Amino acid sequence: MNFHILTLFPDMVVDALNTGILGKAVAKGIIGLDGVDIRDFSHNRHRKVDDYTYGGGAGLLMQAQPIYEAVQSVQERLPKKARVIYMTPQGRVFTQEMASGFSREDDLILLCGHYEGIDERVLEECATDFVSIGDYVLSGGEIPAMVLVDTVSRLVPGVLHNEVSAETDSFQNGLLEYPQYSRPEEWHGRQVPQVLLSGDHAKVDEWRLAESLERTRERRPDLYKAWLKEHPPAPVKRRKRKADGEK
Ligand code: 6GU
Repeated sequence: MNFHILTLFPDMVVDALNTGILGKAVAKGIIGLDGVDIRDFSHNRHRKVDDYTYGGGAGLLMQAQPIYEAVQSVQERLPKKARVIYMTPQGRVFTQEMASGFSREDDLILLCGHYEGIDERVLEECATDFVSIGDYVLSGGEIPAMVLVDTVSRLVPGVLHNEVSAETDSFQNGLLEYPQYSRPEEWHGRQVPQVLLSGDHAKVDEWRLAESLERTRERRPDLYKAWLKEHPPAPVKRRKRKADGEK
């Protein structure tokens, strides 16, 4: 899967993503990172891509033309039109479920804004999705784009060493992940829970689910409530109630 990242800072985004597990996936050709410099599409001899806002107000706005041409230049090289995701605090708040949907695409175009934003008209023409990473404001869309690329990439088959990893991650099943332990068995007087040393896989699974539920109930009551709704407890079988007055 290929990510085409339209930004004023292509090196920053591509270099940061070309590291660790993602870097390996790029080296293997499973993931493609295409940094597109919006300034390359400026018609201005100083490579200017921003201007003052009509109606007044603070700050500069990214102009429509360079962004439009940058998007077109990518779309023209693709076999079919790709989704164009504008990273903005006014977007839908990014979730694991949205990441899962994006991971099924062959190409994604990510548009990173700066300054006070982007001329609305080019968004109307080009953007198919508006995505935020949470209710706080960053100075540009680059870090949000990196968050999206990382999250989506690890769902692409072959990126993680074991596919089970992504499946057991926090959120994949709507719960936070259970606690994990490695050697040694005792550290600073703290023991690894005995059940994990028992070799009884059914017992281990049962313990992990209970820990996941407990942790989610404590730390994310919102997720816990949603999980309970999806997993109603099995009805308890009762003996038939005797009719009123019956002995
Ligand atoms: Cl996608 N962009 C910016 N600039 N700030 C954000 C954001 C995006 N998501 C949350 N805050």
